[in-house]
Amino acid sequence: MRIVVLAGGIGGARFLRGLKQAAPEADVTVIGNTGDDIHLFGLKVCPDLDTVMYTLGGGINEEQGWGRTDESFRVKEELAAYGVGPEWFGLGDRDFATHIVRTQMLAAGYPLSAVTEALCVRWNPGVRLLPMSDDRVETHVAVEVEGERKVIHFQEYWVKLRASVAAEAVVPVGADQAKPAPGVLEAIASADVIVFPPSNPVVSVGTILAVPGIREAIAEAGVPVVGLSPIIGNAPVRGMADKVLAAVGVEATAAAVAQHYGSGLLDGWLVDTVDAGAVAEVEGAGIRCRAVPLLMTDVDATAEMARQALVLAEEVR
Ligand code: GDP
Ligand code: FO1
Ligand code: CA
Repeated sequence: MRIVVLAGGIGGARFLRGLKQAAPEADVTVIGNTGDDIHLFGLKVCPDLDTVMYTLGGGINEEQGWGRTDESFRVKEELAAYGVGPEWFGLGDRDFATHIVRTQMLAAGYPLSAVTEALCVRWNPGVRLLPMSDDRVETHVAVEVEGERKVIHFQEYWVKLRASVAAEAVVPVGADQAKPAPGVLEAIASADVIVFPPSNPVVSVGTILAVPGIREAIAEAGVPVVGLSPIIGNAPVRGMADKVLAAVGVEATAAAVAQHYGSGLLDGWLVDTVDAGAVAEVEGAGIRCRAVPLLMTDVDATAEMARQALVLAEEVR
């Protein structure tokens, strides 16, 4: 079975670990969000691609969910001693090596998709990891801070400001001009199932869908498209999905997120058991819906979520 998953960082990566356990024989292609990418100290950092790569490759800091295990921050300290920031973004020493290799290969002319494939030779994630695009896309957020309206990088909104102010707009800068990376449309067209994991519906899955051609290819694939809610009990399990959903006029509820994707795209939707009351509303919107436990407390629980998603896919096929 060929499964395509549209993934952000932590939510996507943890789901993928469960999916691999649930369907060890499946051929899994991951289309990764690159809208979180940021250039720092002359290096290109791809947080969501790296989170998937490290999580599936056994190199992730498990507690944090991002960055490397057994990390140190000597380089960051030395940079700070020179007065070179930003200090609010925690790039660790081991992680730096990834960004150096990536930036060196990009400078040599390799596209991000080829660079990602090369990095994955080391990490052996057990999935095919494709960036959504080789073109530069950067999510920016319009905010008002101390009376000043400005547009800032998504990482500044989340990591520096901790989403402490309202997001007035979220813009995937460059997405409208971006092309899907090589292999992305082909993977979608030849998929047996397409899965939206419990990733951020705006700044992860939404950004991937903003690359012209990807949404259309999914809608036309003619295979089940099933998703799992990242919202449980009217709140994100972690992160700032509520803030960025508000920016696009969507309530932070499992039912509202399903309807935001819409029945034109989504055939099936899993909500957590605490949101069982939302099932009727989602089904009323033309999307098959089931309530099952959706907390990724460990790999076994996550594998069960993935199994339920695949069962739902067969129901809507
Ligand atoms: P990010 O790039 O690191 O923010 O990761 P993703 O976009 O892939 O996923 C973020 C989303 O994962 C957030 O909106 C969380 O609510 C959701 N999430 C995290 N842990 C869980 C969980 O255990 N269960 C569910 N259903 N969602 C989760
Ligand atoms: N998230 C943080 O909350 N603080 C950090 O300092 C931070 C550094 C960082 C470095 C590399 C990387 O791959 C990810 C990093 N993240 C950090 C996580 C990441 O930027 C965000 O959680 C996601 O992109 C949010 O969607
Ligand atoms: Ca992310």
